[in-house]
Amino acid sequence: MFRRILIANRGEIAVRIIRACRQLGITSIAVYSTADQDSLHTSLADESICIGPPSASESYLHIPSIIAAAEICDAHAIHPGYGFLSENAKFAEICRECNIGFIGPTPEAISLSGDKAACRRRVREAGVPVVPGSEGLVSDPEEALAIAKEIGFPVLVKASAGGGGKGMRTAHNDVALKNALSLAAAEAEAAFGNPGVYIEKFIEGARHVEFQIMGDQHGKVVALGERECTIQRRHQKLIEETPSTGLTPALRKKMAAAAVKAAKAINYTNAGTAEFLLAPDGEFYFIEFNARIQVEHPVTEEVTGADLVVEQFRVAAGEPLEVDALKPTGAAIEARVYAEDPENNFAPSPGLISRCHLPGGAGIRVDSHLYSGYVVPRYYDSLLAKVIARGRTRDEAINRLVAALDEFTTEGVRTTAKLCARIVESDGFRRGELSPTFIEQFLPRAK
Ligand code: MV4
Repeated sequence: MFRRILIANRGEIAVRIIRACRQLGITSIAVYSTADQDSLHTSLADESICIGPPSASESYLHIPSIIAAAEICDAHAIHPGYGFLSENAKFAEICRECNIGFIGPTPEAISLSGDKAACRRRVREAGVPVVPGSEGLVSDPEEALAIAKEIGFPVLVKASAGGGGKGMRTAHNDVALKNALSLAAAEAEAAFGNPGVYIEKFIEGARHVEFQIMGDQHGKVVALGERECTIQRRHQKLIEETPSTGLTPALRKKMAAAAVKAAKAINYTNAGTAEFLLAPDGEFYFIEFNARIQVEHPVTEEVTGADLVVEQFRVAAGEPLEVDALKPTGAAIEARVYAEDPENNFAPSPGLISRCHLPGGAGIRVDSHLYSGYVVPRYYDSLLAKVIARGRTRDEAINRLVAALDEFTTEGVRTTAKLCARIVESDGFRRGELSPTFIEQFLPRAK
């Protein structure tokens, strides 16, 4: 096992990784930007090193600074967390060249899952259902029209280098498709430096259901159940839960097998997630593979008892997977608390948190870097806390989560805590009738 590791991240996930290190007896080394001098991860880690100015491109995304920090601190491996460099194949490759372990998948697997069109093709060839659409990249408008004619409108044009909805355009007719094709390609070029796009049929009313995967370096891959992530706003997830109210035991089994097949098709190791669309008619389609530990991983941990970050370290060190016959019990729901103002179109709400209170109690877990006196920097993702409730039943988890979110207090910054409480206690959510448009009912003002 690694003895000293560097955490190339910040915020709640850096804290989460430090805690896993403590459990494994690993020395944790935090990196921080000058904006994070007083952040919790900086003080909580065993050691810490400043890597640059506030701008992420000059600190948490700056590969030379991170590698230099690892060399200076004699770190044996780097945990990238999520976001930042976590799905940067070049970074994983540089770690390999520098003989620094990477707590995550291989550069090859990151590369393939980051090329959505190639990943989609590979997974389809392995026999997993994918959304009807193009074979690979599409650049010719006439070819796009022919594909749309075959699969039927509406269609989605998706950036191959994208993810989480970036560089995605819908089209309902021929003229719109031609526009969508060039707009999505231009957007993709600007955002990712890669204009490649592909086409899928737009599956209306589909739910977002994803499966947690763990793979070791000995060829073993397991699926650790699903997470229902349909409640999102502009591709930002607000609520995630397991089990999904949209699955029957038979469907769950089929999707878990498909998720394992997808992971094996891309030679995946470490923690990853297979994303599916679940159509209203019960059909499911693989859409993409996320090559990282995800924000919502605690939901899976709460029902399986697994510690996914500990498992990440173990499999990265070459140990065989031990999470095998984990039978999920009960239900878990996560609410994301962002420093954003739901009453003001989710405007960022950075600044000093003069006082705060984090909830607790039976079945409640709070993953957060908050403390009284913390200044939320304006430079990074605004996730402040994840409140996760577990229950023997979904209803019990809902009741616990609502109580916890009502207890959640921050003075000085606005958050999404109360909005999440209102969503979770609503009749529609309690009935488990989730759809991509669900969230709109709860927004104080239109858009
Ligand atoms: C789709 C889709 C409909 N049809 N693909 C959302 C994030 C990214 N991973 C892909 N996403 C979608 N892909 C096809 N072919 C609808 C979405 C989608 C969505 C799906 C489920 C729940 C909420 C959603 C919000 C926005 C977009």
